[in-house]
Amino acid sequence: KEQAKWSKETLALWEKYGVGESDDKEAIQKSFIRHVTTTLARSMFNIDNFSAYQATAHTVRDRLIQRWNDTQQTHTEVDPKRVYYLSLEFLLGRSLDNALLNLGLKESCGEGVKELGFRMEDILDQEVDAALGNGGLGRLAACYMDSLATLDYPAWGYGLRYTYGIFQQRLKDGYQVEFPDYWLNFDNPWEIPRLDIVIDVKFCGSVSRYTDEQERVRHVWEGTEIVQAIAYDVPIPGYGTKNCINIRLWSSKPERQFDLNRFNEGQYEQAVQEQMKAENITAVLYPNDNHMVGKELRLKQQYFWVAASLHDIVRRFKKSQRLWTEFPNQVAIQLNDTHPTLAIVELQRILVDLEGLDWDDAWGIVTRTFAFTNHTILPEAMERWPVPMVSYLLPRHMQIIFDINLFFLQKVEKAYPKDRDILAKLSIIEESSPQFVRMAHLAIVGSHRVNGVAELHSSLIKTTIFKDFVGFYGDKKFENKTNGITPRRWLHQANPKLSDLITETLGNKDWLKNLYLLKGLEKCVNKKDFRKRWVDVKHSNKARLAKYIEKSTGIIVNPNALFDVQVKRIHEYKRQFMNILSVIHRYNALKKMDTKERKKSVPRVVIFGGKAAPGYYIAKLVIKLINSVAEVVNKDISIDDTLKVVFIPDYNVSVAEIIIPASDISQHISTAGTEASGTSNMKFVLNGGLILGTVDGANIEIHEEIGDENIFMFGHLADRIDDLRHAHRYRNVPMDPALQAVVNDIESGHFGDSRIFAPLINTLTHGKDYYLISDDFESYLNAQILVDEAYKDQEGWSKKSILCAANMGKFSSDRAIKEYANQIWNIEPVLVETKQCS
Ligand code: B1H
Ligand code: IMP
Repeated sequence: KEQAKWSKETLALWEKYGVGESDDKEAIQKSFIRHVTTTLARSMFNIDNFSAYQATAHTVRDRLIQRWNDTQQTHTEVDPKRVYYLSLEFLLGRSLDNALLNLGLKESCGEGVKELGFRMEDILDQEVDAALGNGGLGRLAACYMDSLATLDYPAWGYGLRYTYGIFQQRLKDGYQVEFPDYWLNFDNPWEIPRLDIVIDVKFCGSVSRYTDEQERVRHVWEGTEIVQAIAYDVPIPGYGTKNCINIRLWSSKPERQFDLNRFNEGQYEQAVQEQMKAENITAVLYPNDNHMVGKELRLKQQYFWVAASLHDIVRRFKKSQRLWTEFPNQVAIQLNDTHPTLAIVELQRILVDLEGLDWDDAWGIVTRTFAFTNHTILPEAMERWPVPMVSYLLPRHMQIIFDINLFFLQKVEKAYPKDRDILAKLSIIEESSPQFVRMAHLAIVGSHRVNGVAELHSSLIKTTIFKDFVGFYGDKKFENKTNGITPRRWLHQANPKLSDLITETLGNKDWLKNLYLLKGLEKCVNKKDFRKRWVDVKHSNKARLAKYIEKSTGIIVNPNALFDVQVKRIHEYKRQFMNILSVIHRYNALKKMDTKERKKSVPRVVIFGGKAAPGYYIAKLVIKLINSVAEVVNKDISIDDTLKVVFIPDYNVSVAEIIIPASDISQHISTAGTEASGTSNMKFVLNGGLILGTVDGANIEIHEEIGDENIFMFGHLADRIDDLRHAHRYRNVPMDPALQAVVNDIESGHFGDSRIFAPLINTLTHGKDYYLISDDFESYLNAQILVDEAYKDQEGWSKKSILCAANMGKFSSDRAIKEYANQIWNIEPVLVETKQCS
């Protein structure tokens, strides 16, 4: 339709000159030199690795944007049902290597820059991570975007463009210190600023009522403050497809630059105050994983993001002039945890207050549109907002929430006429003083589907935190979608040597789009030369990590030792504390051995990494303890290098890409029932690393896929946890003797001033060992012995390693996304056509 307004001659010009960047080496080199000269205003005589990175990034960006344009144009023409993934976190990491691989430019570009005098590795290493997330939840969103793009789904991500990502971690005297992550210091080639897309977001003000011509009571939200949302688009290329989808990140800006009256009165600071307040909204990512912080600014972030995103979604829907009843047939919105739950209220407000729909019609549309993913059952992570805070910031939304709750509870009362307790249990409002809005309840009531992220987790939410909702709705509304990871980043990109070996062995790269094909590796498990090549790859990855460890910590480790890795956010429930306690146990055992005995033991490098939330005192003490133990162990020559302890600082996505391919065994040892899924467990196994883990989260399903012989599981099961905790609380349970010995050792001052660690030790004693370290300690140590024994049999270990990777098909995020698409979103792939402009 639009094309009709162009003359034939105009169209011919577009076709003749259309961008048409091609992908061969010469074209890449031409782009590179053009960007050095024009974009960077440099010459070949003053270009360093960083400028070379920028020029390469822009060269790739040009080609990304062509695909992005074709995708948007195709989607606009086809106008299919789209899915919108609302996530406060997108932990993307680096983009260049990923884009090169997904676009199939790695070779031509690698050769191209080489001839121009650069090494691709050096160039790739210049990029700073986009770290707009805390951990698993944010990285999951990134993996899902990769799969949505790869599987040709018409999908959008919506999030916030934080000026500061997750803090950078450095170590000082063994303590974590935080530094701001000002990742936008240099220009960011991976975003397209859309300075023309500006959305007004309202806050505060008041609500007035009036009666319209049809005698209906209507509401107006007025007298508000306005903050503007500016769009920044981040293209996400699929692997081996032209589909290139978009993550739209919002940045906040004041409505006016400054208060001219104040400025003229000479009150310069006050004149820009409003501006600063507005810009604060998207200034920083809250650095808490699995923990709710009830700050007003966080609530503002949530509404700002949700309002801008819904405005955009509704605008796009309205372009095709369909009836409102069509909305859920065109739009699926996935809520990544409760953080975007206000979207439910916002859509109801748009439909009722702005579009004039009846409440019930609107509510029907809303509930058919939304689906909600729960990622945790930890009580401290449950979002609840004080009613007075919501009323002040969002007065109309608070009214709507009360109405949603009223109509919901009326239905509950009908279903349970004699049961008043059930009303209080299910209510969206917690009747305390002040009252609180329970975001999970609101998310359940406003969605047509609720899912957990691994089998155990999904069944736990049905029997614990959401039990009464299952009673009311029946259990059809509640389902499981086991998490997945993208094999493109987590094998192909992070472990190129293993990727090549797999491709050569299987005969092609199809496995990158169908991970179940890895099963074909099983038949090679008894081929000696294949095993040797497999082991060689692992060894070279370990050497690469050893180099990185030396560079980042100064510690020299032996790549022939067993690499034992625990990298993830530092949290009590993840039990890094238990790990370091067992390291002390091992150290003491090694010291007691004579040289001959020690020679027979398996040398280990125990590697830790991860950030503690800045306000999480106990987690920070765990980091300190690890470093204190490392100091003693690493300089003790009496143990003949049989043990080294390393804390790698500033664990992030790009560091993970070096660590994960190098692990022999990794630890996923949360107290049963606390880790909803975990996703790094999948990444390690996919790279031929074994797991030492508890019967928790996705460990259980990994176990099912790879079999008993290829995994080390230990510890109490989830259904025992309540009883064990009860015992600690009301009886005097003696501490496990081996654990007691280790605790005594710390208290004796062996690892520095023991007073420092008293609060940590207290969690085991006065804290009643909430995470059950004592209860699991014995079986943990036994599992460790099995690991040592198994590692002594190198042939056997290599077979396990191969079988691990071969059976990871299920854990591709492609499988997960197809399940969401077919069972929740009801969306179909759309093949992107090449358009005239490219
Ligand atoms: C997970 C979070 C989380 N669950 C609140 N919950 C946050 C909660 O900033 N906040 O307020 C941030 C993060 N993150 C993780 O999600 C689970 O712990 C993992 O087990 C799971 O694998 C991951 C993805 O589903
Ligand atoms: P939206 O769905 O209206 O937000 O469009 C998504 C993006 O695709 C916008 O940034 C538009 O510039 C672009 N777009 C929308 N329609 C067309 C089209 O017909 N041709 C090319 N680009 C389009």
